[in-house]
Amino acid sequence: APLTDNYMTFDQMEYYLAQLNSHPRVSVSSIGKSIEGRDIWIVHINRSGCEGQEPIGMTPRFAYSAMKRRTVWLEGGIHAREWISPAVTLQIIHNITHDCSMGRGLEVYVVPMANPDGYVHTWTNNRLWRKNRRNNPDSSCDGVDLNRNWDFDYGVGASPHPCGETYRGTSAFSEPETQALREAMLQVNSTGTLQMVMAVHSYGQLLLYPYGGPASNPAPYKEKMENLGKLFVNTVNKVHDKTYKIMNANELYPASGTSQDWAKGILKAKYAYTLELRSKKTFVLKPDEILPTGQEVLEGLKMVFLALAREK
Ligand code: 0X9
Ligand code: ZN
Repeated sequence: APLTDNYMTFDQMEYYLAQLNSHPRVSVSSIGKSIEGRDIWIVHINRSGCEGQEPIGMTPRFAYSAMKRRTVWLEGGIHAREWISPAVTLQIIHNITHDCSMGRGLEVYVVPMANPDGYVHTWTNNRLWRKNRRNNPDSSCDGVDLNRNWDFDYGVGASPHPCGETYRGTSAFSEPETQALREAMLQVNSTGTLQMVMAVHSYGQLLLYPYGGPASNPAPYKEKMENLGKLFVNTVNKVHDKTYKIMNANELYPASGTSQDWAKGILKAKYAYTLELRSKKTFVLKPDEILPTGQEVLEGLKMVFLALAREK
């Protein structure tokens, strides 16, 4: 399939999403524009189209119509060079759309490409670009780290210097990309509390739970996040024998102003994760790893979605 043969350019992603929008269970819309004027797309996959398609033998208690409304948010591509993130996130979108047993009972919102300007820059100029494409005033260095620009523990554990790879920006939510994500998350959260938020990154083969700030208290539902995370990594590990590990984000290294911590600390999402995909040593992953990486993550997510849909 073209989705897994190779990495897509931003134009190819937009073309794919435009096609997908004609599917009855899917709606694709723009939540705002990047600094250079590109759209940031959100995909909403609706559970209602799956009603009446419950797997045979599903007890009435778990019929879609009887389920509480639960919402899952997935973020991809916030760091430009982490190409496997949008590639896998698009596979997840594809799978949930075409398979009613995946994500049943859940409303799923996905932003597969949160940093389109940075992504285009990695195709045209610098494969290892991380940040957005902000032209920082009074500096010869461009870019703000969109995963240090959120208003939770903003400032500490991030660079104050425009040349830093983790430059936090001039203030929290100074960037149009993080503003658009924030507004969309608030909007989605107002229609039914977000049960799980997952930010998809690379690399490291890790599943991180909050908080990630330098001196953070244990997050609410820490044990539950750990247990659900174990279910995820154990499932993932079995598919292609890759080792993913679960840990507290702060244990990896302290970082603050991340979307994950904001989702947990401000939106009060019950589960919030940062998923670091393959590999264990580089951002530059060969195209033949797109499919297997997607496969292992989808198996893990299937288990997690089932557990979420069954929670009281
Ligand atoms: O540093 C980041 O933003 C994430 N890692 S990446 O290599 N993809 O850039 C990790 C954020 C998770 N939070 C903490 N480690 N505190
Ligand atoms: Zn990242």
